[in-house]
Amino acid sequence: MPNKAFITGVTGQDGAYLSQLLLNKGYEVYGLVRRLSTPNYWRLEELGIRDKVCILEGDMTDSHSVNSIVKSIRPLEVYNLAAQSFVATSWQQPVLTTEVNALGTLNVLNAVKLYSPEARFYQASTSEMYGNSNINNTQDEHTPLHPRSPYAISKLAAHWFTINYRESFGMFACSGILFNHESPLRGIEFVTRKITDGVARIKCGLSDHIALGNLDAKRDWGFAGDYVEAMWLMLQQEQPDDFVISTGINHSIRDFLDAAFSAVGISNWEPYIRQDPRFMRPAELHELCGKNSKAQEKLGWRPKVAFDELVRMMVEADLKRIEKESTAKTRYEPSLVAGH
Ligand code: NAP
Ligand code: F7E
Repeated sequence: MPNKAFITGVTGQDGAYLSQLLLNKGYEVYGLVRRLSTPNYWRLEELGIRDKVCILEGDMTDSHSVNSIVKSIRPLEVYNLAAQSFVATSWQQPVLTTEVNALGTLNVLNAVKLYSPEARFYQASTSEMYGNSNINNTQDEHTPLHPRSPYAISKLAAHWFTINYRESFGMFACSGILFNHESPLRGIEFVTRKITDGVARIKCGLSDHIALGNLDAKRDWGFAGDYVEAMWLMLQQEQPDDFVISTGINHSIRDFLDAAFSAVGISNWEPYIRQDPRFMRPAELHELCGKNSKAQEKLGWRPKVAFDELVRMMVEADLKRIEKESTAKTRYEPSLVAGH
């Protein structure tokens, strides 16, 4: 019998890569998808797995749908990836962010506890939970948590619910504290993809600038394809535990601009960048850099794709998309949406 995995957030960046990984391992993959006026399957389609994932309609905020799905599948592994994941939006929609990320996680945990208690549960926690706290400029599993956005607060609640259900009910529940991970499938509102898309458009003569906020923030950026392997590894251990997943190296937005513009042969990017206060955050996280020694030691996990390779991969994918898109009539314009 193939192992059954249930993924919330299956249409997102990580959900798509994780589905691909699990399908390659012989799993039956079931994904929770919310009703949208226009379905969002582009990532599953780009990976060529749209028809291999069993799509089930429901919503994180609707406990009835989550219960029915878990009851009908009885999965052995549950990966809770669904979220309102854009930090900037969380200040504009704090209630929705909390309902989806915190209460939605509680809905999934309760459904697993009631209808598939033997299932192993993975929670998508985040380095945002640290805020600006650090020990010697790095963060690990013992660094104090001090969230600085409604997103981070909602994720902190979900993180503690996961730990509490493990300690209270003996559930095999793990929390992966993942630092930023990117890919050609990253949403276009996040700074990395906004830059690689912008650079590709500048290179093709379709745009003359990119509008950005704070260029000095530093993030520990890895490749999403590597990070979903860590999620799977956490659920294959003898005991449930929490792990930091990161590269251990951070870069500023300026470094990312250097690498992205170099990938198309432009050495001086300053004339192409406009700093726009709309993209500044009410409370910024200045520097994140994860110490991944526990994951290396206990999971045998380490990142494979380096920073320059990741940036190049993303720029090349966006150049290819623009070639294809040149005939399309409309496209999403991130700079028209405040805060994106
Ligand atoms: P993403 O691309 O934004 O995907 C989010 C997913 O959640 C999408 O499939 C989205 O569905 C779904 N979703 C949102 N609201 C929902 C609702 N009410 N009901 C059902 N589904 C809903 O995020 P990601 O980058 O793949 O990240 C995966 C998870 O890891 C998230 O929980 C994120 O917060 C967390 N995380 C991400 C990073 C990172 O750097 N990527 C780092 C640490 C933690 P639609 O397609 O319908 O929008
Ligand atoms: O911002 C700065 C911004 O939106 C990164 C999510 O996956 O990772 C992600 O959260 C940095 C910030 O990601 C723009 O101020 C400058 O310092 O790409 P981002 P994030 O906020 O780090 C964590 C780990 C998650 O858990 C989240 O779900 O870039 N920045 N100018 C900008 N950011 C954006 N988006 N747009 C700009 O124009």
